[in-house]
Amino acid sequence: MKLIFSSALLFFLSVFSSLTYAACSFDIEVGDYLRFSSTAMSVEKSCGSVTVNLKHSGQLPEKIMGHNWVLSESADVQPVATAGMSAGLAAEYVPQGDARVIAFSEVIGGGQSTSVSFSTDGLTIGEGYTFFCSFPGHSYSMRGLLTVKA
Ligand SMILES: [Cu+2]
Repeated sequence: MKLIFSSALLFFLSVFSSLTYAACSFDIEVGDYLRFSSTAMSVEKSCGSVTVNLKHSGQLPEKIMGHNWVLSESADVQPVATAGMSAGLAAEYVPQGDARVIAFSEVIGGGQSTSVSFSTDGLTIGEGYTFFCSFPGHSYSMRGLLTVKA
């Protein structure tokens, strides 16, 4: 009896965790510090579209402690972040029309929220993707890996 209960619990947990880790919608929180609440995301290509909801629970304004969510191939993070710095806040610290940028949200300050949706059509299973904040100086610590599953 105990074994059946444990198996049922394990089954429930595995279903629950697969829903948690390979979802099509994500809530990520940031604050008055250089860290995303999640440093790894797993999306399924079958999602078609993925949405990231970004919430800044800090108090500092976007000019001082702004954050955004940008996705690129891992090898492109550094050059995109550098180009984003030159683009400035008015361009959300993202180079305009740059094909290396797969998705990006606007820069938000404390108390603000935003979201970004992007298609999974252009994502390749097994490819290394990194999400990061392109606010000047943030990309080194504000980043995480995005994995694409079938
Ligand atoms: Cu940031």
